[in-house]
Amino acid sequence: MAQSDKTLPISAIDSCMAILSIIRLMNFQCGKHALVLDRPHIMGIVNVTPDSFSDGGRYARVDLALAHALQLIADGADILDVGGESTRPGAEPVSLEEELNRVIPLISALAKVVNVPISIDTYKPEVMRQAIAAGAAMVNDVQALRMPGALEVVANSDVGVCLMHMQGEPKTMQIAPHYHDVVAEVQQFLSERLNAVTAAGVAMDRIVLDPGFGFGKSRAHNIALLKNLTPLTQLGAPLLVGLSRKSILAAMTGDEAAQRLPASIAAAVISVMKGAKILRVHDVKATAEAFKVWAAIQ
Ligand code: 8Y4
Repeated sequence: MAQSDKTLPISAIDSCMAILSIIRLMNFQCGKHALVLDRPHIMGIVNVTPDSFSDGGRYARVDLALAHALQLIADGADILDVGGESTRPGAEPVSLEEELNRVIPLISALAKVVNVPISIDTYKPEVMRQAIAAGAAMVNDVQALRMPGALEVVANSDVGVCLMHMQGEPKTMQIAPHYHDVVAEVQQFLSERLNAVTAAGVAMDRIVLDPGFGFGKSRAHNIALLKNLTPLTQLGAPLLVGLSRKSILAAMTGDEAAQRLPASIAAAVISVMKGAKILRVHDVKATAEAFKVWAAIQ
């Protein structure tokens, strides 16, 4: 066989390079952790809010949350997302002091015993700073580092970050959400934040993007985003999706009182099929089982 027969045509080399660049970008660095996003990853939700772990005082609350977090890891969580302030529609903000009291003791305790990255769900720079000092390896910010000082905290660390889209603020965001083209506007916002955060010195492989389901979006907006998730995966950073138990699922099933697990599983699998790499969920075990079915056909 002549040498020229073994030479790949330019178009094949281009295709290989394109595939390689995709594989290279599917690495997510958060602190000392390097997540290889060649399979869907599960971010398990650990809420430390009074409504999730009522009474019993601070120590009881940390103990309960710790036990819950360890169960999520046993169930297959790849990341733990610790949050101390509810960002549900209509929720009131909590004070900095109260948020720190809720999350820092738990992160300190968790960091000593788990080897998955711990994410801090906050938009407050001081909470980010103290959480990172306590062992958090990732910041999950529903404000995409727009609060003054937040970008600097992340840039001056080695943690990973999730930049999420939100229109308005939690207290009022669901009152009259409006877009001309929700997919284009979310894409534009995420692209701008990606540029701002990389310009501040955060490497591309430390960033994941999130369309922010339910955050200042109507039923039609959420459906349009889920249907058109794939274009958002082309911005150059992996996509994280949170649809677990959200009321937008009830809007889709038409049954507000229904159990939301079946709809949450469907939403998670659809998201993965459309290119999402990390799913933020409450029901880790059930989601992990569903992903095994998807993995079997890859
Ligand atoms: C039941 C329980 C029903 C919780 C609804 C909810 C996202 C997020 C939230 C998300 C990222 C929530 C902090 C809303 N959602 N972070 N956080 N993406 N990155 N509501 O979609 O879970 S809180």
